[in-house]
Amino acid sequence: MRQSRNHGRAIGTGLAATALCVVGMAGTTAGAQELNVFNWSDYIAEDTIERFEEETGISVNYDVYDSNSVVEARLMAGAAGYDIVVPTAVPYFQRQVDAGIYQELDRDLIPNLDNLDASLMDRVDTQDYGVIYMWGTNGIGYNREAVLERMQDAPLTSLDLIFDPEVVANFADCGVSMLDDAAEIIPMMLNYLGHDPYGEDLDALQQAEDRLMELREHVRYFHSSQYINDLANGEICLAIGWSGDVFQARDRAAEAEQDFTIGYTIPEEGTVLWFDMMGIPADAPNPEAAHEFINFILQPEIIADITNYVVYANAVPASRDLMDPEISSDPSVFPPQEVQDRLFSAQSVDPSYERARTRTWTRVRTGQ
Ligand code: SPD
Repeated sequence: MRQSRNHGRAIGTGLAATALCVVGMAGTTAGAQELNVFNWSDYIAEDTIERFEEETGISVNYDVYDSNSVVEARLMAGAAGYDIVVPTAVPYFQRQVDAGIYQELDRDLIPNLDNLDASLMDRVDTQDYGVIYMWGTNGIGYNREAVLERMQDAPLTSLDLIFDPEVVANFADCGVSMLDDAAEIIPMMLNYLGHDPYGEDLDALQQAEDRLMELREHVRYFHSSQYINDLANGEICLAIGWSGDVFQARDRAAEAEQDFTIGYTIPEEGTVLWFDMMGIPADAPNPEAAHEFINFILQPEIIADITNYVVYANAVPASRDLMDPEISSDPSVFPPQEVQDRLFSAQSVDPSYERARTRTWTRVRTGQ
């Protein structure tokens, strides 16, 4: 389904990526300039695309997904028809670059590259091919009232909340969810159990699987976008999710005047810090417009609006003063150094280990 205008913020829109991520190649009208953007769901301000279209006269076909695997499968199959895609830097964007499916950015067409924070860009190895769109952390979203009602001394700052079977059992009735992705959950579990999250140790992987198997009876579902509305509606009370998505759930709950509040924890045990990259596929139908789009997004005012709306951190320092101060000063959105010190960046792993990790995840999700 194409998502052209309405980026579905309101509660009750039924925004769920399984419904949204059916994507077809955008059609082209002879003579008209078109740009085909494939981005994560809930990841752009309401009027960003409209403003780009008004400013440039380029018409945008905007499609969404909620999983890196979906983008990767489409791109690797070739001729996907996209001009802009936004995969996570490591391992996805990196290995897609290695596979030769992106074009090198023409820096002359993107003068606003100068607006990027060089120290953040230095943290990705693929800066000739892409720029950081947003970055964030994996953490825990929780319904404060529902959780504390069931466990007065709930460990709100710790992964014990979900990864300790005795603790999470308290919340099974109010609903627990996890991202549906081996590369998101298993490294968090390995780190929690005291292992190197990317150490490729099969015994450690088995321990992670055993623990996840113990937990799964308390997990209502594995899904990577449904939890936003479900947290906001009170359908679930705990979710392992992405930072900005949980903040969006918090804001939707407040807008709906719910009688509960949603909190977000960057777990004290440490968690994944990630970067999502805007890149231009090698076979993009309209690479010039794609460069124009990246340049447009990198304007401080435009990217500040996006951060205000999706509550993810961006990599344009000059946008900080243009943001809602509650967001720009929120340490859960822009973690200070002492918090960053306990975060770990996603790392690539050997394909054979990755296959083992994926098989583990399939067993966890299916219970077999
Ligand atoms: N709704 C937008 C979600 C963006 C998530 N980015 C993926 C991070 C992968 N570690």
